[in-house]
Amino acid sequence: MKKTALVTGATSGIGEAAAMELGNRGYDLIITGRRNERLELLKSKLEVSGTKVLPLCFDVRNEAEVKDAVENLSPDWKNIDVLINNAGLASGLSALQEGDTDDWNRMIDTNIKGLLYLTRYVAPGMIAQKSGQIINIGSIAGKEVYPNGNVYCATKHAVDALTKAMRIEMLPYHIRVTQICPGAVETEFSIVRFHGDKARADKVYEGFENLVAKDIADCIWFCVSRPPHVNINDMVVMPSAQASATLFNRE
Ligand code: NDP
Ligand code: 8X3
Repeated sequence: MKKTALVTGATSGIGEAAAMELGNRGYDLIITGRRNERLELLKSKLEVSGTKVLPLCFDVRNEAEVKDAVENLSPDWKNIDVLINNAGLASGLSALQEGDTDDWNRMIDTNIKGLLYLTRYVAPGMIAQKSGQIINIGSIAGKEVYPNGNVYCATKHAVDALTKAMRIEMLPYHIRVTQICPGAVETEFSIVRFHGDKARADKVYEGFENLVAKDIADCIWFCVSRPPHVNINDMVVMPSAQASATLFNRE
């Protein structure tokens, strides 16, 4: 029987690569994000190899939109086996006392509340079917705090805590809960963090071999494809040339 995965933030980077990976592995896919044209493009790419795809365009910060999207899924799509809470972002990189509170709200609303809303509305279906898997994309920023990373790091520490909470609360229902924490992956992440300044974003990845989105999609697939009695709780994945959030071997 075919399985269904819902991937948030599938319009770019890690989410898009995860959708491609799961599609190639035979999953039906619900792909979500705010940029509808990107969702349609990904849908057509996935359909080439016969994947069944449902694009849902919504903002994870908007609880009503999340609730409406999940609760109105047709019977064909209602039974979600895997939820990948990937949508997220950093916005800005500055000391707390100089921080832009709009940036803070954006990160808190997306990375914490968005992940909570998706989980809140998808988990009851998994509980009813007494099976499922939730993969939260955390970060090395959820394991360490680095200069000027303050609020972004706090949101990813929250993902770390919420992953542990979910694992406890979903234990009786055979729902596996996993966190994957990447180091530097070149996606649109730094362009978004620096508000569209691509030259500044490019500098983040200079002089070392960064991870690419497919590396994290491979890790996601590894976690998803373990036999049902095995759960990967937490996976920290770094470029070989990165030892901590701030320490790189740049050559
Ligand atoms: P990208 O910027 O390439 O992708 C981010 C995705 O999140 C996009 O698809 C975007 O879709 C979606 N998204 C952002 N805000 C919202 C929103 N309000 N509602 C719905 N979707 C939203 O970055 P990455 O692929 O790198 O990031 C994916 C995850 O990985 C994030 O949680 C990030 O924190 C985490 N991460 C990234 C690392 C990196 O180095 N790149 C390292 C560690 C963790 P759209 O704009 O269409 O809505
Ligand atoms: C993204 C990685 O180190 O920029 O979560 O916070 S980092």
